[in-house]
Amino acid sequence: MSAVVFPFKREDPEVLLKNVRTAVAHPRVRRVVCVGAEEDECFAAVARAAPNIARSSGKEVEICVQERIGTKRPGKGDGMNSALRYLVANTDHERIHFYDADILSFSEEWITKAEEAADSGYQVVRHYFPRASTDAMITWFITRAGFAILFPRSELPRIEQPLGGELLLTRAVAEALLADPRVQAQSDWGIDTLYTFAMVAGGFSIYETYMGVGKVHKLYGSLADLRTMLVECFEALSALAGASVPGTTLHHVEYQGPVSEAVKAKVGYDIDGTLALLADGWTEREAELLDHFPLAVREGLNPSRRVPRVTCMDDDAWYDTYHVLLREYHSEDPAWRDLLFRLWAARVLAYTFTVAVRGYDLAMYRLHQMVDCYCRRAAGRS
Ligand code: GDX
Ligand code: MG
Repeated sequence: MSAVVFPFKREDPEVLLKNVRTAVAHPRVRRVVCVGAEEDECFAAVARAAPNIARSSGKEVEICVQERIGTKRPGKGDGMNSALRYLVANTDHERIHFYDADILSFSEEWITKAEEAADSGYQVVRHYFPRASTDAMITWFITRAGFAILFPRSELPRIEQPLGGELLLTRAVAEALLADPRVQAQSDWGIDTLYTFAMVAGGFSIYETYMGVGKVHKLYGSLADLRTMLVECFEALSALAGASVPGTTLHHVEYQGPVSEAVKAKVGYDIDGTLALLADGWTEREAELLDHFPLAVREGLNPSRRVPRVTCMDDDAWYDTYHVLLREYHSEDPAWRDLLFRLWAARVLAYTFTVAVRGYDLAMYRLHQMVDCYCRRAAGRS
């Protein structure tokens, strides 16, 4: 029997409670654990409702505040690691599922599909789903690109949604994550990167299930809303440089189904709001740091330009830019964080204007080609 965990922070309690009820109703689930960032209003509402849900279902429904475990900003990482610690130390569940608390399209199918893949022997099951071609911009340009550059011969760049919060892990995987100090330190948004890394580095078998229904959840506005996540995901990834990863991983990806017109037509972020961010508020220090980067990037983004040029940030320029970031970036220097954000925003805009405009199917093909090309180039260097 399995446990289901929902990490949450300031969510709509109605959405979370509906997801809790869906999880407890599943025949494979014996326990649901909601791990809150703090005792917010959502926490109070779920704490009030939990005893009734437990009584009527005959299952365990628990709610707790996350422990302070890691060394980074206290965030989702502490939430996920707190749940693992608790479940491994106090229960005998062989399988642990994680789902984001804000999923509106959550159903018993998510649990069933993960259980079926685990029944066939896989140690990790990760859900992936269709996303707009301009969504997942951290995943594509930071995480998959970074995994390709740092670990080109491993399966890491080939994990469809390496930042996805919807996954199942078996007890052996949970124990390995708890025993890895790098994973335990990662209390912030970098946790998804670290879990994915540790699963591949630990040699666990991975199955990716395709959820055609998609993940309908809270949406973002301009890319600025993603700034903290971007910085934390990049820093988590760059800290892994030089780590060793085995070349062979049993990894199966379910073939994806037809993608709905709604997903194909969606624009993933506010383009105007993001464009404005490129020109605003350069500091002298940030302008100085720009000197590290390739000429076309320097000239395009030069702070004296009233209208920045972004199309210079093509696949090749981003590859070179990423190498400079891996080499020079200092996490303690706020100017580096600002510049990282600006460079990434330029990359996302360049891709939007030169690739995504040409249609969903071509855009997705080009993103996959970019990752393959980075793997080939990086493998050629090592
Ligand atoms: N316990 C706890 N503590 N939960 C948190 C915290 C925290 O500090 N911060 C966020 N959460 C919960 C949140 O309530 C939700 O259930 C989940 O974590 C994800 O947060 P959300 O704000 O919905 O993030 P978003 O953008 O949907 O990101 C998710 O998908 C990204 C991706 O797939 O690209 C999330 O799983 C990310 O980690 C992932 O990078
Ligand atoms: Mg969300």
